[in-house]
Amino acid sequence: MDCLFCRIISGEIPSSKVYEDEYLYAFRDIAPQAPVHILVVPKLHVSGINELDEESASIASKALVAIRDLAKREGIAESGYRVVINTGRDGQQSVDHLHFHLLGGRTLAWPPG
Ligand code: D5M
Repeated sequence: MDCLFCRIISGEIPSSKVYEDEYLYAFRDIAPQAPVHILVVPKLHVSGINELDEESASIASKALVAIRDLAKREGIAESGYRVVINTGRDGQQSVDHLHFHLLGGRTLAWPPG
């Protein structure tokens, strides 16, 4: 298994877990870009959006529901937040396992760099 996030999900690499269910694993980003920066990751390995199929797309939709609940729990649901999926080289994806960034707790700039 040479995927970093698969190793985190399996517990081989420690993480600051904030949520887990049958399909998803969520943990705090090691290099937070905002006061709240959580990664929500499908347990099923899929490299990114380009590789989504019906099964992984269905799990990705569950991630949105988990993000909704995490935003509420982190106290950023009312003030607002951003959900990001970096994809490919130009999208600056650095880990080839689909993941949603949940960012909040400050006013975020737009457009992104
Ligand atoms: O996002 C990949 C993200 O993964 C990036 O924000 C850093 C984070 N990262 C990398 N290693 C770890 C560990 N070990 N724990 C927690 N977070 C980690 P991307 O969109 O692919 O650039």
